[in-house]
Amino acid sequence: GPTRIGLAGLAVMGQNLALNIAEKGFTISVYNRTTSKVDETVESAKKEGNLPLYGFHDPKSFVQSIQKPRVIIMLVKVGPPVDQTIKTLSNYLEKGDCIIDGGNEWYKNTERREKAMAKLGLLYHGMGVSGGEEGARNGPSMMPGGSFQAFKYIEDILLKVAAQLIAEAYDVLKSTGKLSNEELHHVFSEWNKGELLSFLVEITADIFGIKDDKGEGYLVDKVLDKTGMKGTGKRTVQQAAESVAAPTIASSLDSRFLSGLKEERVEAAKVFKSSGVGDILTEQEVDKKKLIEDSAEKGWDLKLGELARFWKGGCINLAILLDRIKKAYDRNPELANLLVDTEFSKEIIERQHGWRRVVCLAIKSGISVLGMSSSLAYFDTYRRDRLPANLVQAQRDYFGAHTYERTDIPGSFHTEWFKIAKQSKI
Ligand code: 2AM
Repeated sequence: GPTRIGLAGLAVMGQNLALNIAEKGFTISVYNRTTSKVDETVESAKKEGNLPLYGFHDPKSFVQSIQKPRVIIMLVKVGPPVDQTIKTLSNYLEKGDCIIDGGNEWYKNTERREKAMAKLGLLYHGMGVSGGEEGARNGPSMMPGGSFQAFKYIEDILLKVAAQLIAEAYDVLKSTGKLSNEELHHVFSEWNKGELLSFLVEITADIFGIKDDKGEGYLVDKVLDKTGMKGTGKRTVQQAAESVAAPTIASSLDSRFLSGLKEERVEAAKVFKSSGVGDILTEQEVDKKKLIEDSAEKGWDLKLGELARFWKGGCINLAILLDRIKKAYDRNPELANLLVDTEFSKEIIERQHGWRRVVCLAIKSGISVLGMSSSLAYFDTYRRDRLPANLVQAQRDYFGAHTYERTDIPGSFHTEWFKIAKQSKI
């Protein structure tokens, strides 16, 4: 049958990456202008234990050997060789096929090629492969280049996080708004109209409309509230933990862990219910009818309406979101954080009130909204020029002489806090 992926350009890096991919069990087709390198690679694959690697001497049979939509990693010398290789391959590529440039090409060239390929209905991504020959063989670091490509790469993760946040919105609407599945179906369908064309909102609306074919009521209510995990979320959080704060992703992972503790939660709910803490702490006054009617209109003033408005702006619409992210980085490639982009910041300023009200409502009602509240905490931390970390630094210097920096004088300082405190007490 067809192979899973192709790789064109078999210098040492290309050979190593191809062997690495084959070793992981993915069938791979390989091609190189100079055919002796194809044979060399095939020979190595044989020696390493019959890895599923297949060599081709001509570009046509190479391309045709790959499963559609085809993905071909290209590792040739930067500059004109890349254009020549694209030209050779695209003769045989079909709509939806994708070339990933694994060379460290200048991003402007990558963008130019991406545009040219798009006209042919082909996809093109830049992805720097670093770690050298050794890295290529044993574990390269792959960095999708250019702003948009990078975000394309995390689309999968964003999708999961967005799904988790929609689930929080569902919980608030269902538990405090007491919306039935019919009403939820209606509300999500309305959200999906007009400006909001999110795949996730659409499928969510569909879900609320589906009856249980094995019993009474709706299927969604019979689905076990225990989410699966495949590891991408975990790896992302681990990666993030190296250097950046990613509370929304982390909290979506936390939500998954907690949802996995179904049996423990069932027992915990008994403990708290028997001591008077019900599922919902305070009953909120919510006019359901108005909520649903208003969902199609603008100008909500219900608390819950804020939730809809917050989401309605396309925050969960990945296609639009990714496009807007790309635009933000086009405006300023050095942008430190999306929050400070002119467009994003404007929107956050407008929406933060609704966001806060929804989180408050959820907290008052005892509904956990890990994702929404931790994202809000992130924003509230990031937007402050001074945080109480000064106290932490002082404490660390006090008990461990870890030293501290000052706001007004450069250098690192240490104070004998204990001595001074003791003296002043005397
Ligand atoms: P080659 O083995 O046929 O020279 C690094 O030089 C890689 O880029 C090699 O796989 C090399 O193929 C390829 N390369 C260099 N120039 C090229 C070109 N003009 N067309 C196709 N591949 C090229």
